[in-house]
Amino acid sequence: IKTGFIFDLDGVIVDTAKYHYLAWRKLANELGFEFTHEQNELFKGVSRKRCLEILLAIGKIKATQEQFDSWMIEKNVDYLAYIENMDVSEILPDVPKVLDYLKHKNIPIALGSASKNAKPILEKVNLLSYFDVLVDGNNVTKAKPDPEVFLIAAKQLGVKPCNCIVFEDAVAGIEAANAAGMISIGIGDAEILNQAKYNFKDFTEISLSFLDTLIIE
Ligand code: B16
Ligand code: MG
Repeated sequence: IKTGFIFDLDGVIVDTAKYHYLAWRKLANELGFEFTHEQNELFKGVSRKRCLEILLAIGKIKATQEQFDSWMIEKNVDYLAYIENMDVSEILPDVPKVLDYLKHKNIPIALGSASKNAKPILEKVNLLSYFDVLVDGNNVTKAKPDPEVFLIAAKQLGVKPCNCIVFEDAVAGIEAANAAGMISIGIGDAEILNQAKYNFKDFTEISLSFLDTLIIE
């Protein structure tokens, strides 16, 4: 088999965006300003450091390096408390259907996420064993839309980038997949993810016969 599949985490496998939102909102409120759901959209697929930079710009707050570092830690401690109780019920619809099908066909599977918390989350929702390769925020130097995360994943899978299929919910992630020369599949709003090669609202819309069309044996 020459094909590899790469999954983003937040927004594709689980909806951790809601927990990121709660943790960022708590910090914003402590610093004296509001942080809305709409503003949280800007944070999807974006690294933790970049998220804090955007948050401080929204609140018009200038931080010392020391404050910046301590707020990064504070947000993550709060986020970890939210994800502590995650379980299999938080897996997004029909994700196991797709993972099972690929596993059963012996197709290599990678995670390509910006999160530094990816592994504990996959453990909590009991999906870690599906993944042959994990590339996350701990392994990259350049954040999406840079293709680095997906190129490392392809290399570790032993699959050519042009034979990799990427599932992504964020604009920056679709851009990263396209820049890597991979086949991008947008999960979510097709208007927002209009640079994707294919678009689906979620995995319930993805048929096994569609997956077959992507697989080169
Ligand atoms: P952490 P993904 C991304 O995950 C999230 O979409 C983004 O909102 C978050 O800031 C980023 O991970 C970093 O997460 O703080 O856990 O390292 O969509 O790339 O799986
Ligand atoms: Mg995502």
